[in-house]
Amino acid sequence: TSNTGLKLVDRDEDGVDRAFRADVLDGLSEDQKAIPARWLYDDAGSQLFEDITRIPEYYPTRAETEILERRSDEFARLIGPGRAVVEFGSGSSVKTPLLLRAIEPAAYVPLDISGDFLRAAADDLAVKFPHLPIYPVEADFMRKVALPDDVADLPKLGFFPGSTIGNMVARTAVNLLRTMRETLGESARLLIGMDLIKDQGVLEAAYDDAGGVTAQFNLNLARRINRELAGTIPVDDLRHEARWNDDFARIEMHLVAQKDVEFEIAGRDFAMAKDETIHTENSHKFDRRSSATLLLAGGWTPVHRWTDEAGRFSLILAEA
Ligand code: AVI
Repeated sequence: TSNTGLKLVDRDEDGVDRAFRADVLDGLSEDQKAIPARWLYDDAGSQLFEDITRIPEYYPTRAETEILERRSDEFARLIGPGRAVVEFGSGSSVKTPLLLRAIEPAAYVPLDISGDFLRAAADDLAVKFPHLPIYPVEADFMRKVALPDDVADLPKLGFFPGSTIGNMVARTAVNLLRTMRETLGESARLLIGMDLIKDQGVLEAAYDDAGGVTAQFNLNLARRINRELAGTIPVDDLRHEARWNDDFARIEMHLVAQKDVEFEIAGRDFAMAKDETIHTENSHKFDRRSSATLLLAGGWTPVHRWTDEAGRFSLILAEA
């Protein structure tokens, strides 16, 4: 039942990731150029995101960690021991131990599409929790995952921190929540992080820090295209922008052309007029109602909701 051995990346004879190439060529052919945010995370991009979690303006990681630190008694009471914690993503070295320490689970099952990250995170955790059975599964959790037989009889707690759900449009988010229910089975619970709507200036600063780390994270996508898809995008002529879209309650990241530019990708010609943008990420923000609506649409009933002291971020416990 393990997903290891599954070929997760489909490459052509030149080693090009076919899905990446298709998403880029299709996305740049639209009127509003757009590339799915998941392509931000190559090795360089993943490292830059790690750096983002430590910059002063980026509050979500600290706010969520604060909740996990302060509410351990309530997690213990409301979730209880003996569950298999299934983490969607290979886990953060800070947040995951806080949860595991609070609730005393019977097993830990991290799911990640990148085998390298998964094994590194699992090894790290095994040192901190020598008595906890850990079953890493290399899988794309956007589809139903077959969990290891060893945890088949345990009730599950899904853990999806970081407000990663906010990087999906509602339709995709609902599909994922429903898929999670299928993956986790009967009497499952879900602990999910959802970032909150707040002052526009605070939000825009969090996604456009003074040190320029988020700009590098965004621009790395253009560099990655040049590296992996024989691209000639003039990266120096693009500028990072974070904009609040009030209609959709989301921060959008764009790459804005500073002048008219032309470039090639995988043998195809593209052009951008001055001020035209490539939309590279959505980060949706929620309030009490919109988070409940999304969870309910995905088949989960919220049972408890925590926020940090400053009310910036929410962690929600829901039941299937
Ligand atoms: C991973 N994800 C939840 C981050 C966010 O806040 O939407 C990604 C990110 N993009 C720019 N900064 C951080």
